Amino acid sequence: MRDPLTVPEPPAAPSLREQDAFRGLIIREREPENLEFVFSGLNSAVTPNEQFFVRSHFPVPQIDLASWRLKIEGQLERPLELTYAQLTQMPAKTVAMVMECAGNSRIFLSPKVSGLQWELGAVGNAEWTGVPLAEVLHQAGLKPGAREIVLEGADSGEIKKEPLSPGKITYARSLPLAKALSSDVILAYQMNGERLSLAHGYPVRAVVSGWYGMASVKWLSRILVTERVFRGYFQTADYTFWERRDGLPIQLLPVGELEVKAQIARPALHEVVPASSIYRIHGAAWTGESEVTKVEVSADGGIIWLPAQLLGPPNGYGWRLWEHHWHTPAQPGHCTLMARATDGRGRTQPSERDSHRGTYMISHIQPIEIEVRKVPGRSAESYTI
Ligand SMILES: Nc1nc2c(c(=O)[nH]1)N[C@H]1C(S)=C(S)[C@@H](COP(=O)(O)O)O[C@H]1N2
Ligand SMILES: [Mo]
Repeated sequence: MRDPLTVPEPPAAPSLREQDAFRGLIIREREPENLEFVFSGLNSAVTPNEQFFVRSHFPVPQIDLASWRLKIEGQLERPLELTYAQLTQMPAKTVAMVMECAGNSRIFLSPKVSGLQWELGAVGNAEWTGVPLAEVLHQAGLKPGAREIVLEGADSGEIKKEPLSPGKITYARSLPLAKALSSDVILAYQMNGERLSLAHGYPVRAVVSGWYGMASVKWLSRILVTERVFRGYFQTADYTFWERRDGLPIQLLPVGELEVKAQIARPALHEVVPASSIYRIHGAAWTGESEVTKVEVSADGGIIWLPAQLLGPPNGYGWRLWEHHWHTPAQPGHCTLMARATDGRGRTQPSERDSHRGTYMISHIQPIEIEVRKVPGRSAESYTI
């Protein structure tokens, strides 16, 4: 028998469990369709398109590519209207980017808050191909008064739950000029090398690196350059958080940059793991306009933290997979696993929830309760995955 303290070589072929991983998506809402990735099935750095979560506020708009135009207007020297062919002929780039919904992990908030009850899977990592927004704005020529860039989708509807919308509205979000001009904000028409699907924003969507998903407007129809701060529904009534100063909530700000976060894929919540074995705890970690520098895990509810290994090279705004080979206890019983990430700006996940974040930006350390069980008649090794 192998010495249980040596770390085994990773298996050459996917383990049985990985092969058996759930391939579908969980329905969080039927209409409009809101679908969640099964995070415990994480087994590749790039999330396959058909497993990528979907977050839509309104029904998917009908778009006819022949008549579709991307209008670029407002504070510009030369307003533009681009056809799909014109846009896709412009110089393009491919960026890896994690897309996390600002409401990801909401189901873990206590007391329960309203909104879609996402678990760990309102997040994915893809390679997006498209034209930098800066390039399009450069062609159109920004006027000196330009202040914000509003991205407008072709989807619309009325929000009938609080906060109510002012009748029928389209999905729109703005970016401050500096962010809009950064080179990794792109108008994407491909996702992981395939044409963008209807659910993910066909024909063209924004991909805003390092920001929560709500900024990456799908089904783009118009880019409006404004002189004033845009105060649309999805950044005043919804997708906001309280800025606090000197202990006081002073203003509601639009949710923007991603918080640093690590999530455990396996073991999954309430998974049973064998006692006295080596178990590969693994997951993914990401952050906003920085990079993940460290992931640590704890198997005792946050007293002792052990280093996890970051896998693969850093990948721009993509997530980093990580793992830790854990020596499971000999004693059966319940165990609380935790992971926490730190980024290049020294930000670390907090252990407590910040109440000023409302129902968004849920990045505090999540305890994962699991059970350690003795399995008679089998060596520890056979459970190593
Ligand atoms: N036009 C439009 N863009 C949108 C949305 C939307 O409802 N309409 N949802 C946003 C939100 S909240 C998220 S998290 C991401 C999700 O992108 P995905 O569905 O491709 O995963 O799209 C964003 N872009
Ligand atoms: Mo979102």
